[in-house]
Amino acid sequence: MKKSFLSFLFAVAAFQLRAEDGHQLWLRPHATVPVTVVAPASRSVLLATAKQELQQGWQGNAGATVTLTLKKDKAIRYDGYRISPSGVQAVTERGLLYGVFELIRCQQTGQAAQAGVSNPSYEYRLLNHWDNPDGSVERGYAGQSIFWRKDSSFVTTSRDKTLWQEYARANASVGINGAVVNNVNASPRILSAEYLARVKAIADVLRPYGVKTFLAVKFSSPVLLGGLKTADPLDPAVVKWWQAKAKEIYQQIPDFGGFLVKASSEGQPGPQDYGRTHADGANMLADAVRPYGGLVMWRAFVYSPSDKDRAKQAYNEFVPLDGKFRDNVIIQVKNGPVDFQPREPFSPLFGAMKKTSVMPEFQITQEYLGHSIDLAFLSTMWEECLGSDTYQAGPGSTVARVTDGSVYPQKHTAMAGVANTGLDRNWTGQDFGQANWYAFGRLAWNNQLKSAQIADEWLKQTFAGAADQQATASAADWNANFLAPVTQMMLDSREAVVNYSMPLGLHHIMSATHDHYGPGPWWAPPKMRADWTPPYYHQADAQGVGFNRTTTGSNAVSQYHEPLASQLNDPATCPDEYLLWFHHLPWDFKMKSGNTLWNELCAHYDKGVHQVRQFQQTWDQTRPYVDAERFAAVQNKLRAQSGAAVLWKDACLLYFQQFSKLPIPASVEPPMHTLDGVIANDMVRPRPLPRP
Ligand code: BDP
Repeated sequence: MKKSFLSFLFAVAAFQLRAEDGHQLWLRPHATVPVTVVAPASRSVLLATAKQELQQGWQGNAGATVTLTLKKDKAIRYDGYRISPSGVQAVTERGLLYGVFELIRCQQTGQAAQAGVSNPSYEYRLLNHWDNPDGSVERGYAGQSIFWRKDSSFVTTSRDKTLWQEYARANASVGINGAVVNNVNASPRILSAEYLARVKAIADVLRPYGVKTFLAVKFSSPVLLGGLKTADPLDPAVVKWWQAKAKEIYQQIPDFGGFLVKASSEGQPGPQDYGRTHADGANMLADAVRPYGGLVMWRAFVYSPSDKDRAKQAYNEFVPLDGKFRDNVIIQVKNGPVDFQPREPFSPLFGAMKKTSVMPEFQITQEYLGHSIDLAFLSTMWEECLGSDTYQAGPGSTVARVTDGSVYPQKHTAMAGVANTGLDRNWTGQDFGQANWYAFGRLAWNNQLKSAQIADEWLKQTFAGAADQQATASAADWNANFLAPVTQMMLDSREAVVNYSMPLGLHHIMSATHDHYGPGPWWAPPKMRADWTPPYYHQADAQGVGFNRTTTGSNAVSQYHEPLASQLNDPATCPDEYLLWFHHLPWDFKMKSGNTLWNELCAHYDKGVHQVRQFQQTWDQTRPYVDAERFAAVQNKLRAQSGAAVLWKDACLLYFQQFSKLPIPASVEPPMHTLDGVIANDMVRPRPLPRP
């Protein structure tokens, strides 16, 4: 195997004729050898895609024959596949396509393809695009939308089609089989005839790669678009309106996936406006798409200013509705109970709804983890969540297992990720952001995969052979000097962000002025609702810091199953990572390490800064192994991240010091900013230089 990986590196070096702008993602062009593909006669575009990918990507034995077989097989679930010495067998054509991509991935990463069955953990593996019809992307940091144009003339250009095709291919290569192509804060216009025509155009391009198209819909669309007086889900005219709309969509897009709904949440309209429940709303929409096999993903991201602890509300609203949803409804739950923070405990809804399909939603776009500036490999965060034990059905009821059908008889299973794609040439702004798109797909396919493997695969496919000097680098040299240190950097990167921004369970203390980039623990404008301001979350005062969610506080801890609830409830047994999430503790609280809480907090912030500086050094040493363009781009972003980390450390320590009144330990780098200075400027967000 080593030998073939080595020759692959050399072969790819020959392809270095043009600049590496990152557009090819992990699917960079590479040298191939001829292969004969034997496949069933079919006029299906999917099968044609599978054959084409094999012919264009084969690096195995020259002249090999690979057979693609469609056959019933009890061991194969959903779009799974079986790899055998003769080729790939699957039940669906999508399965064949995924099997082909697996063969190619193995060849490119120097691994032997494992004979046997590979089944996806989830039936639906979906990207959620928070893209608006005007072309902007909510929480998008990689340019405008790939789907929508500001000056939308609704003409689909060949450039659009090429982009969508590249996008669909990238998704298929990691098993992503669906895309919600507009923002959850949905415009009603998305359901108008002119927009639906564009949705159809998108669906037609995504289909050959097995990617289904879904739409996010606004609950009040019957009023805003249809001119009805109400959007009450029990009103017959409303029911009829949605039925007609569903029919109109399916006439144009027969394999349309269904609807994603953010309702009665953050000011979005919903069934509660009419005194109805989430179940009433979701079921009405589910009935409208049911005749066509459509799905409704109903989000559980709900909270209101009146609630004393935002973290509790989703559980309180949804658990009583368990068993009341149609079987084509899935409740889409963010990984944590608050909001995609750098670290949250898992949402207690996982495992608590035993008679309802529940799916995890992760955020690939780095809203709270440094936008497309900071390098943060999020696979470790998702792995942590998926591996968390909910105990809801006994020990071992991990988030992965209570959502993938292993524990409960869910009718449908799914996993969603909020996409980080945009029109930037490299799709994701930060080149390492691509790794998060990749990792999401791989984990949705196999929720037991380890981040180290995912990083290794992604790096080999994305960077191997990407330097002129590569021709002289041996595989051992590349492994030791590029692959190993950069893998380690990726694996450490999310924890570094946690350390320099919100360690020990702190959360939601970012600046709102700069779209959640940078520190803002003080941020609380006079009339702002409390649950949108950091002081609500950190609760720092002369006595201590942290949100008391124990039985003496908001009691959110009781939403977790025993023995976890008791473990989290006691500061002596609560893991350090979640300490200030669940506890308000004195500044001199004695930590497990023996440090006081204050000193430990200082040490974490300082460590985060040093970790980023280490990443800079690591990256600087990779120069011989990386093409000049991506090397400089990443180097540049790391420089900005390093500055941001110092700013976070200084701002948070100086801010909290006002309450703790304790000195910053001598072992910690002294602040280079003043608190007044930081607050007065609200520190302009660091912007890396333009891409060279
Ligand atoms: C928050 C984002 C906001 C989204 C919301 C959501 O700041 O832009 O609309 O999540 O998930 O984190 O609906």
